[in-house]
Amino acid sequence: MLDILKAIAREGIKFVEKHDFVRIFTHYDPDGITAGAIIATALIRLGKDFQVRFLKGLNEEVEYDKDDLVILSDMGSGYPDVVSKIEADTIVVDHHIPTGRIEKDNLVHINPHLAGLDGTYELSASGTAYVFANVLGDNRDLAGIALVGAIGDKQKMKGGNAEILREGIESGYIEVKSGLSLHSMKVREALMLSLEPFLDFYGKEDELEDFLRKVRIDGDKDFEELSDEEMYRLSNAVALRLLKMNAYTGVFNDIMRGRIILKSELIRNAVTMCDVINACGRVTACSLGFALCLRDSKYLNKAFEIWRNYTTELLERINAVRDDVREGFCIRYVIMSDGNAASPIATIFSRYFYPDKPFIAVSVKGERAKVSARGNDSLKVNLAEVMQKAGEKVGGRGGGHRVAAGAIIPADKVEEFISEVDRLCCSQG
Ligand SMILES: [Mn+2]
Repeated sequence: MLDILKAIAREGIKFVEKHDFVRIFTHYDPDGITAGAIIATALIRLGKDFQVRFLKGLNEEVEYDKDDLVILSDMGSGYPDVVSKIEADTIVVDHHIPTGRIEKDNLVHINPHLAGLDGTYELSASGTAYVFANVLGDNRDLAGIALVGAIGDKQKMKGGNAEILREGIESGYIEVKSGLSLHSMKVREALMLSLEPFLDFYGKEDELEDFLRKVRIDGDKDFEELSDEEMYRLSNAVALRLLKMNAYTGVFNDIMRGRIILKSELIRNAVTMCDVINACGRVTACSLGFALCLRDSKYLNKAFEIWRNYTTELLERINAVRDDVREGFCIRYVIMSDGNAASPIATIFSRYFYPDKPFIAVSVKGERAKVSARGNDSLKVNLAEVMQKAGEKVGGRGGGHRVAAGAIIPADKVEEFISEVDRLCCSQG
């Protein structure tokens, strides 16, 4: 099924052969970091020199010499104007829906959407980079890293991703273990620091010890060392806890989907690796996440430290804003005065505490406010449309997906925006 994409990717070989120096520009999230690392590894194996830069988007400056090869990864397909202006030979490795027309002869555009594939849920930039890397050489050992990027973009193990997973299992680099999806670490820590599923144990040490006693599991035991019997008891107890918390029912499928184990990587649990890379990206330490993908163990401890700090800060923030949740007619919302935690907070509150109405998190920073809206498939509300309409009404802008959308609005219009969002949700629901 990846044949057409491979044929397109082969076009890129000529550019790689022609240049000795490559500039890689990639996105700062897990999909971008893993995609950049997969391309970089393939280039290293060919003896090429490269430089990598992590960008938030193509509104940032792209610097290069005319003689370089420029590779844009996890970006480019939606910015035809920017790509058209790049004078150097360029390869775009992206999975966003291509828009407009790129006016450029010396371009190779590798994107699943251009090969009849689903790039939204079934192949991310890292998977596309994996396809490209494997026409440049035998880079099948990078299958696991490709899946980490797909997990980061909340994709499904279907289509192109399923094919990469199958290839990784066949070549012995990946193993799938059944049971609960938690981080591979001490059970106590895995339960307390888990964000997906969020289990609400942080700051509740006594409750956690009580929970462990009841399921008869030693909290110091490594999660991967649990017997089948213990795993079964733990899964049941976790499911029961989520039910009591009032979690969204869709959560249960996600947490029982098992674990993808990466046998060649420094962090063997794919979800853990994704979360660690994500935390590094969030605190502008992308190069640490990148180094992990290059299997450079020097930075492993540092990267875990960043992940631990990032996660505990977020858990503390969740506990702190819990009492600030307000209720509209058809939404719930929270207005925060600082930080950039709006999106994880909206996700967790809507999935684990309040799945019955859309949840809106607003974080005000200076003159602007960042809004994240989250819902689920059982709510009859299109949040992309709500964010767009309400955003425009107050002089900002918004959009996104049906169940996960966002907006940027002027800080002094937050109250007006919220009542418009509430009104729109009531009229749609
Ligand atoms: Mn992506």
